[in-house]
Amino acid sequence: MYHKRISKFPEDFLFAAATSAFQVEGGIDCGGRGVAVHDLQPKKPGITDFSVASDHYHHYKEDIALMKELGLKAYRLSISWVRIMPDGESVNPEGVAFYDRLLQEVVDNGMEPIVTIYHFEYPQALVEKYGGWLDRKAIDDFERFATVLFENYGDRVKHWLTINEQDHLLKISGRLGFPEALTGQDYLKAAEQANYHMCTATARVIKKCHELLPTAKIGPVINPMPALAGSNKPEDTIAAMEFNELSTYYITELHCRGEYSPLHWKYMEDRDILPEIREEDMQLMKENTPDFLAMNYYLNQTVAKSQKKEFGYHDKAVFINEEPGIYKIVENEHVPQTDWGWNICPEGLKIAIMDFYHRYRLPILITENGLGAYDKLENGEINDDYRIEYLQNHLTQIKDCIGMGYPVFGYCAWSFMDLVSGREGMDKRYGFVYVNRNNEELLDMKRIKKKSFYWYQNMIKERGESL
Ligand code: BGP
Repeated sequence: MYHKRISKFPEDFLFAAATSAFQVEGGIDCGGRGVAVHDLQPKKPGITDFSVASDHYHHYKEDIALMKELGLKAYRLSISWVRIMPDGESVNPEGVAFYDRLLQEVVDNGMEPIVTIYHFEYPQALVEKYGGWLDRKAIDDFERFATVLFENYGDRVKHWLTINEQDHLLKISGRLGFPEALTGQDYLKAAEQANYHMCTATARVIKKCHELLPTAKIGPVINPMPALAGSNKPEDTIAAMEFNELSTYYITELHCRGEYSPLHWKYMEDRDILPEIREEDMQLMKENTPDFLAMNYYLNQTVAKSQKKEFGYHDKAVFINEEPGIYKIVENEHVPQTDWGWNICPEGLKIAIMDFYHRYRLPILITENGLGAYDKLENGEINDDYRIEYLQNHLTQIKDCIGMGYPVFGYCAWSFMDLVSGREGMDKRYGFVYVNRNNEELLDMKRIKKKSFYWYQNMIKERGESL
């Protein structure tokens, strides 16, 4: 079918960029901040920790001025739980005041703040008290934290995001504070229990948001990697469908319908990893579904049937390469990769938008998309044409989707400025703004606009007409 293309993005489309608190702020000893789980994790050799990051904590005014110059309509940021509640329970006025100033600065500069409540940064104190997400007490603490944010910033924030990339989070024990000894089947069981608590907590927080801020909108941030079938064998298409179900839909079925996906349920039953469930939680989920789906998209996967006969209990893997007997990840000659081996497939973003809208009929906000690369500062300039090409190709898919009638209402490029990558330190840069530091030295921390900064600035101005 041929679809008529739109000439420009809609006038109210939220062209935006994103960061997360622990990756950009630094200042870990400032303002009474508590200890987060990731602060205590060992770092890979040669890779910086998050203690200074891009020092946005001290440079936020200068950074927000650059956002304004870039022409952003919105800025997606996260709020550090341990700045607001250093021990996970009591409120720290200095932390509340910091985000009050920061959000006000965003608003005063004509941008809308989009706030992620929980972006990987979990209070160590709650892990020590009761094991964190392994215990249902975590649901109450998450609701208390979110309530403080709604009460203090609800006058300025219209779009709230609950938990960033829950699936990803559940696969990284170092961010959850799970005991080291938890492996194999025990790890999977713990992750299913934590998933259930997070989904219940999300429903509680959606309910609270709707009660306190009736005009605000709230949704979870998912990270789909929509699978392509490894061949035209029918069994590979089925494997791809099972991959999607077990890597993303298993969470969104709970968020959007308050039900377990039947395939996910069977998966848990077969492996004896069912969580403890209460009827009242399931009811809460059914009654408190999201207003929109927020989507981080970087890569997709290509999947084929795995012919193995036994179950596997994979361990703490970030990307699950194989579910024995169900699927395995295979190479795809049509899909190039980044320097870090992430597939580059702009069409995957279109597939994700179409699939999720078909299933849930919810508006979609793209909350992350970008290219991590080794940028070179040469004669004071960064010519990141590769990043421009990546962003351009993905934005084209979104423009097509809008033309086809899918309600995508915003796009946050990852990231506004260089920050510390989740696992790869400062070498893997994503920003429109270069930060002059590296893994070994802080240098002068100067902000330098990359070529992509000017490209995005123009793209926003012409609302993507030339895409
Ligand atoms: C997402 C996270 C971000 C960011 C991004 C890039 O999973 O939400 O916080 O880190 O991925 O990943 P990385 O930093 O590992 O390259």
